[in-house]
Formats: sequence, structure tokens, C-alpha cells
Amino acid sequence: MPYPVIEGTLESKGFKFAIVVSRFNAIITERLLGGALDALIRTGCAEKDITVVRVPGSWELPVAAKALAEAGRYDGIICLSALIKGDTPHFDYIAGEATKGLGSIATQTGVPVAFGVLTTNTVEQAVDRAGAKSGNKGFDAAMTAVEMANLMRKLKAK
Ligand code: RBF
Repeated sequence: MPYPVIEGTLESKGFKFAIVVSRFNAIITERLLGGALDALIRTGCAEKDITVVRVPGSWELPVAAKALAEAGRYDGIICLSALIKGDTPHFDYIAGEATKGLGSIATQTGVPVAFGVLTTNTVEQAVDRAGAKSGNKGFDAAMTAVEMANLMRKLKAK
């Protein structure tokens, strides 16, 4: 190869992850949590290396994620919640703050923060993205965290 290519692998053995999951819309978020745990276990993460943190809703994700990132104990943080527009007049405010907050925590701390926040118009769409028709976005977010944790380890070793 004429140029170096650095990318993360999908192995999580020896890495530590925190999963922050919202209780709001628990019917959906528990499925996202199941998907995220499945991804971590399948990629080799030990159960003792996974911490699950519950928060009331999407709004609370950034403050918990920030504390976890600053604790310095985790290689990646996976944030899971479901905002459903039909029920949520505050949808745009909450979604905007959660998105901005999680993005800036990742860039400021250097700890990968995977965004597993569903933003849908209906409950059906959320169900589809939590393991029914359109895969499980919790699984996908955890896989992203695994890849990024591996990538960050390589980048820091350079
Ligand atoms: N949190 C979610 O994660 N998903 C939602 O769909 C959602 N809808 C909400 C609708 C209203 C009107 C309010 C006031 C809060 C909602 N929350 C939702 C909760 C929010 O993220 C947060 O937990 C609370 O506002 C308390 O800070």
C-alpha cells in the first residue's frame, strides 16, 4: 500500500464501555440496550467491562456521558434513547441539545461517544429501528463505539 491506512477493528476484548440508556420510552430503549449488549459481547467484551447507566430521558444523556468520559475509565460511551415526535412537543429542543452535547463531549474529551438516539415521527418507526424492520440502532451504535475505541488506541500509540 503506498500510503498508511489506520482504521479500527471490531474487537472489544480488553476494552471498557459504558452504556447510558434513557428510561423514557423504555419499551424502545430496552431493545436498544439489548442490541448494544449483544454487539459488545459478540465482539469479545467481558461482562465485567460493561457498565450500564440509566438516566430519565434524552436530555440527561450529555451530563451523564460527560461524567463518564471525564472519569477516564472507559474506552467508549454508548448513548441510547428514543425521541418520538408525535408525543413530544419539545422534540426539536431535546434532540438538538442531546446531539450538540454528545458531539462536544466526544470532541472535547477524546473519548468516543456513540450516538444511539432515535428521532422518529412515530412509535412504529422507533420499533423498526430497535430491532424490527430496520436493524437495531443500539447494536450499530455499540459497533461504532468498538471501532472507534480501537481506532483511538491506534492513533494515541502513533
Ligand atoms: N425524553 C426522551 O428521551 N424522549 C422523549 O420523547 C421525551 N419526550 C418528552 C416530552 C416532554 C413534553 C418533556 C417535558 C420531556 C420529554 N422527555 C423525553 C424527557 C426529557 O428528556 C427529560 O428527561 C425531562 O425533560 C427532564 O429533564
